[in-house]
Amino acid sequence: QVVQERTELQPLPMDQEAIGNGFLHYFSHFLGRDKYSESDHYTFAALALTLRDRLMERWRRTRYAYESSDCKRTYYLSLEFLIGRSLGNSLLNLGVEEPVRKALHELGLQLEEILDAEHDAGLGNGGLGRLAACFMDSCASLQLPVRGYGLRYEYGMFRQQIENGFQLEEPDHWLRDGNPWELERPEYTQRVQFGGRSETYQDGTGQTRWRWVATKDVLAVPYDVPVPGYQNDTVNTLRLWGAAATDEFDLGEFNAGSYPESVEQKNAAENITMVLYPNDASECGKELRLKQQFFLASASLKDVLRWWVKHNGGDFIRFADQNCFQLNDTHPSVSVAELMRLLMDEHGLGWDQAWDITRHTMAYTNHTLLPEALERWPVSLFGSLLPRHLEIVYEINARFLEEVSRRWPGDNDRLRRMSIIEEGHEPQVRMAYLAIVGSFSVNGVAELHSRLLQEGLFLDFHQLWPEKFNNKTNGVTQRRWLAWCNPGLSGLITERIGDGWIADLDQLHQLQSHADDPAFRERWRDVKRANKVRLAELVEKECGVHFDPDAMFDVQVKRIHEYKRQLLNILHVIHLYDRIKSGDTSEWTPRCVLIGGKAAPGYFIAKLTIKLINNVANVINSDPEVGNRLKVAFVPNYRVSAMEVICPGTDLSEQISTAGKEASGTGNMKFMMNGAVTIGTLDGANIEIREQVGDDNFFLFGLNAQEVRTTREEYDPNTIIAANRDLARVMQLLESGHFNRFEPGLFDPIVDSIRTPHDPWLVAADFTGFVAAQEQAAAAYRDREHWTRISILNTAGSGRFSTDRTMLDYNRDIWKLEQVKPLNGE
Ligand code: DL6
Repeated sequence: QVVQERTELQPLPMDQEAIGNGFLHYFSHFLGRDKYSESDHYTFAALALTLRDRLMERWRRTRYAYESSDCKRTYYLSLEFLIGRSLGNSLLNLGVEEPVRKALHELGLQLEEILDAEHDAGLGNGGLGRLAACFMDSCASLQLPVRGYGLRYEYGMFRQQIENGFQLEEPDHWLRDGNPWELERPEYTQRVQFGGRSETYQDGTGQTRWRWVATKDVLAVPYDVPVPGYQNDTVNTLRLWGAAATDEFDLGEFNAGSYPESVEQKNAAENITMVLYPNDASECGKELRLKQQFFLASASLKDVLRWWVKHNGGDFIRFADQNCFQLNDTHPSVSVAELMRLLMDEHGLGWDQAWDITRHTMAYTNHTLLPEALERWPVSLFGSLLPRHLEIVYEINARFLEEVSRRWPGDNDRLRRMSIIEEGHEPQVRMAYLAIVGSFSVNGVAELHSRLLQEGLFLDFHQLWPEKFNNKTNGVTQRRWLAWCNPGLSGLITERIGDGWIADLDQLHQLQSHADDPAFRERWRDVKRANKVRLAELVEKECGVHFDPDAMFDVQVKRIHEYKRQLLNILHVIHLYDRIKSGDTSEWTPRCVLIGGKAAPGYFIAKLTIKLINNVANVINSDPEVGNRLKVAFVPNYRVSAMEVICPGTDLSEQISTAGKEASGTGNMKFMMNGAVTIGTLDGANIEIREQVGDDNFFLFGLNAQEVRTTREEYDPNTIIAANRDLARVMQLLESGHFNRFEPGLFDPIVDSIRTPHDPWLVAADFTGFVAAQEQAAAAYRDREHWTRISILNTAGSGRFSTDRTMLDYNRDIWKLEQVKPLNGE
């Protein structure tokens, strides 16, 4: 009791002196560094620990408040949390940037250098993982009792190097220097089982029950990361599981005299959280990936159940009213079967009660319409790793198909289509179907995407359960993606409309009335120019290419994928080059094109696209005739911290996916918020962005989703190319080897991908429209006043794209949580 009371502390002071002292304490006494320290890492770590101290008591009080109010909670289960850096975010959300700057200044240190020493936590591939991180920030800022559950990968997303224009992947050992933000919690370690077999036995009452035996177990050790809300004293938790071997493993083998084998087994156990999968087609069927998914599901569910039993004993009547699991895509959807198993086999519930609870606690978010990205696991693999779960999935499926046949008697084709088990040469478990059947809510991430899910991919399910389906348009957190990353614009906005927008982004609407004020426009332009200078410095440093800040900065950064059509972008660049070379440069808008993004290591054509971009860039940048009219650069190792410099300095945001393919996009929102104007198709959230900002302030082109479907039926790119002089010239340059003089034939697969009538991405079909929209953008940019106005209106219209709004939507329709304020400590 005494310990308990004495550990209830007051939050530490946040003034300059206290922070300075904290910093010195950590730097000298805790980390043991001195004036000879040659690494920036230790100054970063000392400052991070100083701030973490200031989060600790708030964190505890938040936990206590959730506990004492007995509130309903949501658990966000995600294989990815693309956090990036945390120091800036903590400074902003704690509201201590100024005293920290001053304290460091007194010590002769620069905050910027320290910020730069932090490794990105790259625990995600792209949009899906970054969205999860933005959700965490918004939930804490809204004081919603939401906890994130994820994996603590030793190696995050690979580091991308460019060598001779090609992508090379390097391991990202982001934890090498330690992670000052995390708090290891070995006392909450969970045991996760794999393999073995399922058997029945009679319990004390003579009832038949199931148990999972002869398993190989792995320990899941929690590492908690604090998630501070924006200046509200709430600190939520992101719990990341790391894998560790059980002691028995070591001892058993060791005593049997087989030390190397015991070490091997230990490694195998720890491998589970060794590396993030880089979203490859080749990851399907990878046993380790399924292990990761189950590891997350099982450890997290056990953690929640442990807490439940501690507070409620074995009474699960209120469980579904008090808990919700939001599944971030199908990756954690094995949770449906694991929750059933835990409730039945470990907590003694019958099927009906367990199923009722499961169906009322799980909610599933879909993030893709690409059929090839929908997860399936071979039944053989699933059954050998999770034998008890396969039985449960079969039983769920049998009961579900009975329901379907009651509704559509005799419709065997429908039964086959909807079955969770896909029959065939190698039967598969369809994870999306398991998630839909086991959830009370299924949502897409933009209006178009949710509609297409209901009309296409999940049509049968929508017909059965229309009430389950809903839309939740994505967002981004304005704290990181405007307030922190763009201090110039943020300051200007606050000067005009106050700082209320940082917690309530809709307030940006007030900027509309300032868009016609010439003095405000001038200030806006100055800020943008300074951001472009900063971006140009990054490009110079990373790519050795000079960007003139007065040129239009035209940017496409995102994962490299055919559907995102970086290829269409580079075809347009080649067209501009062709115009310059043929002297067609009257009314020219100088343009700097920046492209960045990682390709999955096994994705041949995406990697070749990177090489093409680099080769085209080399030819253009070294041609004196082109000069400053056009520059092209590929920024290596695109990541969260790079985007924090890129989006404030962008004029034109490229969102040019084939309509109907990009579920939402969130980069599009970051750019818009920072005053970039979009050139884009009617895809994903682009549609809603255009609605918010108005047709005149968005450069639209291309086929819509419906037209994409019909065009595909009779697509003839060669006729399109022959009929379009500009495109024919571009193809001629590509095919003549102009960009691969010493690498003959290198880009043939790309040429073929454009010319084949089977090109699903319809690159040739959208070329003409794209070039026309680019011309409109270039003309608009030449009118500086006009462009600035559009830029202001884009920021002003971005209020809807805050994850605060997204989270409130989830909460209103799915989670139904009460806001809980932290206890004040008395
Ligand atoms: O919802 C977040 C993000 C969307 O903005 C992107 O449009 C979408 O491509 C991405 N989806 C994935 C799918 N991965 N899987 N499975 O990353 O989600």
